[in-house]
Amino acid sequence: MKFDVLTLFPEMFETLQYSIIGKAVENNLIDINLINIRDFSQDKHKHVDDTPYGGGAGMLIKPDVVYDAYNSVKTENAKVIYLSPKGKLLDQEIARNLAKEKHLILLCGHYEGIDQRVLDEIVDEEISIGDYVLTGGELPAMVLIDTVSRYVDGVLSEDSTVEESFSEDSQNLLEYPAYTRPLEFRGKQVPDVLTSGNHQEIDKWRKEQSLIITYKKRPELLDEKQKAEAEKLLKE
Ligand code: 4FD
Repeated sequence: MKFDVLTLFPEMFETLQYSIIGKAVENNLIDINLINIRDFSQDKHKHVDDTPYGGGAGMLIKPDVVYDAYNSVKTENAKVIYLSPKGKLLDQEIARNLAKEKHLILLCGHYEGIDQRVLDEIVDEEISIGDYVLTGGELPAMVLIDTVSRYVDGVLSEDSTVEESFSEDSQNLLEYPAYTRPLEFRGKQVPDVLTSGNHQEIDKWRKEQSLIITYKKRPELLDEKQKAEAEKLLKE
């Protein structure tokens, strides 16, 4: 999977050198290419923005500069994503589907915004990472790279990929609680079932815990049947 990122602040992406995404880059499972939009400025002062027609505060990134940056990386099958608060809300399903693409071009805008004509010309999908405003599209682009890369073959350990694809119905549930040594911590014991060695019982307990925790914290993620089952478990 190749990610090309069009940004005015390529240095912000250094954080992707660490941890699992850093390893995935080292192992050539994903390729993250940073393109500084400023390198495509037309003038000697390296300006990329100008005042808006019709007046108003702030500046806008010029369409020709963004278009030239895009042209330097575009391929036949590239999908261009613009990170913006107006976009479709990113969720796990969108991430899973984007992981099927070979080439994503991520366009990072700023508080100043980008001329609408180049957006209309090049953007395939507008995506938001949540209903809040940030100073730039860089953090959303990094969030998207992280969550999409998890679905690229080989990025996660075999265990974790199996875990998630295991049961269809655990897809929309929150994680069950997990415990490690010591067996007793500040007077609290590890649930007996987890030390029982009965893996059928352990699986059952974990599924029930997932359902209960989802019911308590995010009931809107459950359908009516799941809610009824959670209520039954809580009454026992
Ligand atoms: N919620 C998000 C994306 C970008 C952003 C920007 C237009 C502002 C939040 C285009 C306006 C980009 C998000 C930069 N804030 N800020 O995903």
